[in-house]
Amino acid sequence: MPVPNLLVAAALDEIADRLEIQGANPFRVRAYRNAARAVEPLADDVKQLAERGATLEGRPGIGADLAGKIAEIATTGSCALLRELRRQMPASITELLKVPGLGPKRAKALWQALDLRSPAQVLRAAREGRIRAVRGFGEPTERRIENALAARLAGERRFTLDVASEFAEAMVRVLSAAPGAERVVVAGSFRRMRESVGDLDILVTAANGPAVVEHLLRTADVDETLAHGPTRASVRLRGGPQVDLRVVPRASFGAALVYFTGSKAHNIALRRLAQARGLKINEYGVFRGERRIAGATEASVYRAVGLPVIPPELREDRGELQAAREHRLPALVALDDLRGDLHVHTDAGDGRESLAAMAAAARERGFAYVAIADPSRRPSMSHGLDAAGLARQAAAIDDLNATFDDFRVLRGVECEILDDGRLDLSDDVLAGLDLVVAAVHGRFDLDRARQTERLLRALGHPAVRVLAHPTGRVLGERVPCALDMLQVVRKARDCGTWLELDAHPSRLDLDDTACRMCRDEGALVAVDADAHGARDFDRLRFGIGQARRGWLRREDVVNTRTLAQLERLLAAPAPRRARRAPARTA
Ligand code: DGT
Ligand code: CA
Ligand code: CA
Repeated sequence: MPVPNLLVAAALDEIADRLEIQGANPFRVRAYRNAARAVEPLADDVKQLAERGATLEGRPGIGADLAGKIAEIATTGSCALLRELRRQMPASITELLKVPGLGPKRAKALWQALDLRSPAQVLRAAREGRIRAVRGFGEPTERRIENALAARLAGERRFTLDVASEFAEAMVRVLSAAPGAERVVVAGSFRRMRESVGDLDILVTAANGPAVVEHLLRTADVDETLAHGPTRASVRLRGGPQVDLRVVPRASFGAALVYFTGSKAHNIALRRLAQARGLKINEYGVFRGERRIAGATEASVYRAVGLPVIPPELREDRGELQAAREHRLPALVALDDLRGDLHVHTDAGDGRESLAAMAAAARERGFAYVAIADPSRRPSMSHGLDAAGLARQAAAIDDLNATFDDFRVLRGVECEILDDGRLDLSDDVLAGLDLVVAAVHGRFDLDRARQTERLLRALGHPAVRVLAHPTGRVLGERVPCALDMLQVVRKARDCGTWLELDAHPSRLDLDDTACRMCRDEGALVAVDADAHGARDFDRLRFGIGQARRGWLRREDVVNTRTLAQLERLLAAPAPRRARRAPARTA
């Protein structure tokens, strides 16, 4: 349940923050802060008060003008002043105020001098010694900011899937060698393939728990032991995440795996189902009275409550239990279903390896095609391709294709979308390519309406086939741009344009919920590695993880098509590429 009072207070605080950064009159700033503090503890729901027509005027610290704004925020979620302030500076600027030692003046200075917008960016700049060069900052201040930030960010650190999987794989190796260890499985958010992982929950089946725990404490690269007992241990790995180990007997393995895979919300819903059948379910098994009726395997646990096994990626209590009960769980897309990649870089652009090397790597993976999509030339980049560069690359691609009979390289480009939604290459140049990937790399701070308009226009361009990393987010660094995703998804469907799920573990953009929206609305998704080197194709598994979390099936992902099917799609006029809106799924 949202708490309207708190949301209203947050909006008032944001107004105060932004006014302060702008250098507004301190009395005005304080009025908004006071109003936020006054609204927070009100017993009456501000929203209901506003709807009933009662204003807050006359309450301590609140005059007519403020009462009006509060009513506006309470009923609409925002107000004209806040919208105006958000237009004037980036969405993330208020984040900087959370950096210890940065008041409004200095936050503004860092934003303007170095374009720093998030605590993570400030930390990087401090480590690189760039902050001391800004007027009003010196080296001691820079160190102070760095230390405070490093501590704060470490405390709330979540790990991207690539980092988490390195530690997970290392732990599986370590624990598999423990005396008597049989099965070793990483459960928790990692198994559900959540886009970021807080800690690793690892299950080991073994008869002798203490031997496994002791092996972990002796062998793993442990920074700190937080707790340990005969069948469990919690440790923090050096430079890595916390690991929660549980040793369980074989008879409980399935039940423990269900429990520690989660999510918590899924577990709670599952327990409710069990209760309705007169059963008790916990990490040791499924029980009728005192008698254990299931627990050795996951299948036995789900079967006991009348369900098929639900894939871990779906276990978020987002309708999967009902779908399972009605036998309409989706047949989820798998890594092996991919037949190609539509967003590949080479050293003619900003990639690290040659066209031939990237094509060879894709072919070795069993792919039937790749689309080369090096960036179009833009002022901020030293290595973009202009019309002449693209023509040279096209000739090289034609030569390379002549050497294959089971593989095709498509001539593409990653074309920059300008502020107003136009593209930075001419229609002539774009029309000569097999596939145009369009992408935004700047002005992430446009307001929602303008950003949406910008993308809708690019999606509607007749040459564009793929919209790359649609929200521009970078985990821990850049929040998604403000966007009406539903409009974007519908436009993509209607134009037969494909939305990318960039599989880079720091992007994973589209995210799982946007994938679900694509499926529900009938838009196709392209799961791409955005590879800058041959090894980058390995990250497709993270993209597929998000696609599965978004309930996508093979038919929802365009690069599961064969080369012949893809070529037909590319040749078809827009109306025939377009998919119909499907009947809404639950
Ligand atoms: P994380 O580590 O923040 O990325 O997310 P998880 O999902 O791995 O959460 P974690 O490590 O706190 O717990 C692992 C699993 O254990 C979680 O997915 C479900 C289960 N679990 C934890 N606490 C509870 C609880 O209070 N009730 C129930 N039913 N399950 C829980
Ligand atoms: Ca966890
Ligand atoms: Ca845990």
